[in-house]
Amino acid sequence: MLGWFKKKLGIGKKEEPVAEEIIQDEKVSTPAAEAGATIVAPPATMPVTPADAKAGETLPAPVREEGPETPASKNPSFLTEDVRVLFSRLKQRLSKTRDSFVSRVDELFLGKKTIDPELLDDLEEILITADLGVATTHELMENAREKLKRNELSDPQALKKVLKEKIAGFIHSSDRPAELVLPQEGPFVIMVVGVNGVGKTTTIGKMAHKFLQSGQSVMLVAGDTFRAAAVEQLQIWGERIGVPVISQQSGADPSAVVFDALDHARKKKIDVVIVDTAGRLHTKVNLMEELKKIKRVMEKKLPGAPHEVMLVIDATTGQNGISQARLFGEAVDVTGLTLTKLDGTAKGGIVVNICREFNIPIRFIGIGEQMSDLRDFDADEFVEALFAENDS
Ligand SMILES: Nc1nc2c(ncn2[C@@H]2O[C@H](COP(=O)(O)OP(=O)(O)OP(=O)(O)O)[C@@H](O)[C@H]2O)c(=O)[nH]1
Ligand SMILES: [Mg+2]
Repeated sequence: MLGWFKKKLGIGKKEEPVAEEIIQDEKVSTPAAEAGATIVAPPATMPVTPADAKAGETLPAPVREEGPETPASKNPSFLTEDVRVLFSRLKQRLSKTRDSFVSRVDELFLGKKTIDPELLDDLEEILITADLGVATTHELMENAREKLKRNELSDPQALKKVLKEKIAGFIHSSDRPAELVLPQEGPFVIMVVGVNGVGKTTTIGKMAHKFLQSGQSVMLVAGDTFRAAAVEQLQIWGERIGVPVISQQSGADPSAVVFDALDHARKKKIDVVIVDTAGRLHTKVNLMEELKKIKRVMEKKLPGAPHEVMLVIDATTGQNGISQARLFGEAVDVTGLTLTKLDGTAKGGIVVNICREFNIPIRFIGIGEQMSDLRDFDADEFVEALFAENDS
């Protein structure tokens, strides 16, 4: 998501911020603050915690991968050393899904010379249990059977190749350039939505850090006024990465918080405004109505905003993510997705299913709890990591 952003705005204004200073909160008095909003200003420079450093914000000296080569790692001129390290980390974090899916396919195909109906049945079962979903599995199997009928599949390895290509096709089908949502002028406003506990606030912190690193000024807005701890959690992120957080007391109308915040962002010529919202069940009509209202208020204050409505989905919930995408999409027109917790689940097949079911691009994937574990989503890289050989 950030490559386009830099390109469009000719970014590179600031180099990656490095900081060692201690954070000191400062209450800034502005019209918004006088009206009850709290703006916690960031420290002048960005702190880097030991945990972040460990997480690889400053990447360790690249290590050449041992073990079997993956298609992506075969071409050294294509991948820089840093990209190789990042790819290796992605591959490792997707290992649970790979074990439940591609490794089982490999086991099934091991030593087999021909494709018989029994093998196809077993393959179908693997696809279903890897959370690719019934409809996606059906389409994959239909495609395989068609090719088999036309004698286009000589052996199980050819079948695996076809499977991989088709899966890559599904993931690419929902790809949309993020430039399409970027405003011509004024702040780029991202509204982050999703059910409870999926990782919205954490994703916001990580995303803000990315924008900051690319030279953007960022403001966070505590639109989750439902829980007092939610405001505090966002403020901690703001302090940690060094960006201002606009908030009001818990229980305040989230629409009012957002209204004030957009005013402030415009005056301060902030580049990116990221709005946190309270987690809500997609099936609760009144809560979805509240979300619609927040969005309407933003549009009123700043025509075109929010430019991106980002739905965060916890990949460990599997197929329930499909109904979340549908209902949030209907309510607030989701324009981008982030799938979190892919590191902790064998259900990563949901990525394929979501891309096939919806025309909504995945912007980021979360592969861990550290700052650097929010990755720009790259369809090819994801497929390569999923189909990579396991390291011995
Ligand atoms: N392993 C892992 N944990 C994650 C990831 N993203 C978020 N989490 C964890 O998920 C938990 C919930 O994250 P929050 O950001 O508070 O979730 P939320 O959606 O804001 O929650 P509510 O505001 O209560 O709806 C935290 O413990 C995060 O550290 C990820 O990609 N991988
Ligand atoms: Mg939250």
